[in-house]
Amino acid sequence: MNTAPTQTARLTAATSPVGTLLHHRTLTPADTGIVHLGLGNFHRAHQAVYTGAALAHEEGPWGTLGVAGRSTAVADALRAQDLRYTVAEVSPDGMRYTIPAIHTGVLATTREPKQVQRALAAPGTRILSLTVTENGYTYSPRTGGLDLDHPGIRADLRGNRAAPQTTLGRIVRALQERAATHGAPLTVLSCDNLVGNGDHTRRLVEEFIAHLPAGECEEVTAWLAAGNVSFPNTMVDRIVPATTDAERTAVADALGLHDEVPVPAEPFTMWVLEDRFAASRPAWEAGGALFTDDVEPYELLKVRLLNGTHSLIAYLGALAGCDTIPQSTAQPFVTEAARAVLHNEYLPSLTVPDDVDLDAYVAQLFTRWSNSALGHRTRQVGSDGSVKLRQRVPDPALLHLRAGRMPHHLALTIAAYLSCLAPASGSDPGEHAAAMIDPSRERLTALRARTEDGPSFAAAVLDDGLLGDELREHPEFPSRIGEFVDIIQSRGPHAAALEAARSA
Ligand code: CS2
Repeated sequence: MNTAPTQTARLTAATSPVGTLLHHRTLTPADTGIVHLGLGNFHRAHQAVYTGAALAHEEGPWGTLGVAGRSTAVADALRAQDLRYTVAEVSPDGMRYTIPAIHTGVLATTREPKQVQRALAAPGTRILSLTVTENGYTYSPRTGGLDLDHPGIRADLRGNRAAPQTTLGRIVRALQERAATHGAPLTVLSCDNLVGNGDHTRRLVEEFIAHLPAGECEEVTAWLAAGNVSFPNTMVDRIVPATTDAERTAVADALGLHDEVPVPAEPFTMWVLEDRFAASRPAWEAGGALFTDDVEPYELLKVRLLNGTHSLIAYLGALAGCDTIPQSTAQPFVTEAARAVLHNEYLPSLTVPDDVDLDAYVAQLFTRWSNSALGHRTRQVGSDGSVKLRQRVPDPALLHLRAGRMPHHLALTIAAYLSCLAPASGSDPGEHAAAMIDPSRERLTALRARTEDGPSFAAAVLDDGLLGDELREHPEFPSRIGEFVDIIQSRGPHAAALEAARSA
């Protein structure tokens, strides 16, 4: 993986340019107060930057041990760079480079599972934070609860406490260990795009514990009931694409250093959190984080207006041959559909927080999506739709359907998703759709093969629980989705968007 030209020095602690460092403290493993699960780009360009600002503001035990999931490549590269990497802020006006330098170690669950469990259970660990994506919570889209059929969950409930396979297993086994030994309190901080992410994580943790064999759950249940663990809700926002050679080259040109794992990110960043920390926290407000008693309005605003609309832009764009989100929003029919779903279908389903200027927020969303220097790909936003759309679409759709209104653009969103993931045999949705990864791809493909047209396919998909159970009361919704599926197949995404606009 090392693509360093021999003449360029590697980024390390010794070579990090002083002016790019977010803080100037020396962190050692003894300063670790946060263990973070999910060492991907989002954590490294979001929470890590706020933690760097917090450390610049005041000293504290907030060094972060980063834990990688399946892939060990980032962990290995970080080790070779003394845990340093660059955040490359990308805007049409140019690039800005910073080095958070907040990590005190890296581990990989696949390689060092026991060390991961030890770190999660250590008394010095005060915050267990998470960016494991919607898919990492092993929840069932149908029930919203723990997916008890998931092989990893089944294995983790049965057994091996020292090396669980799932995030839920890791959290619960660590909580049991803490409860049984030192009892030091802990904050479990979800930083993923789930509505009520803290509450959702707490419910899944409790459900996991409730399914443990008798004798294994009592102590940890009592310890949780005594208030030793908090699960604050958070709203996280920053568009962070995957790393490409373009950022490696840009960092090499600007800093004269080879960084194997720089992270591109847009200039915009936002973090809203409930201030319920069981064992104190970094001064993240120094980096601009907002602490409030009620995160939900911010979460709904973000998960629906940004993420929900983003999904439609990704699927329509991919079907129209667009590699990136800015290429997609450059198509007038995509922007028109995005405006319609945002204003007519998502917006009526939420209350805008008092301190948010809606017009400015929406204008900024379109500017962010059109940041062509960022190269955010339709396939990235389009991946894992089965778990993402469950968070974005059903509640607003139900609101309209119960009021007797058809949410045409929400139906179009699901139709475009299904057309990308499970095209009818003989039709080709193109390379960008084909590259989308989704845990439900096989299941959807099987349903498509078993049904003869769009409406029967969409009915089978909703019956299978893709969007939860409540939408089953409204068969008119899958019918509309199915009509759009057929239009996309016969006349393309543009024609389907025109039909949605005409009906709305
Ligand atoms: C996107 C998000 O991939 C997706 O589903 O909508 O990752 C989005 O870019 C971030 O939530 C922005 O904060």
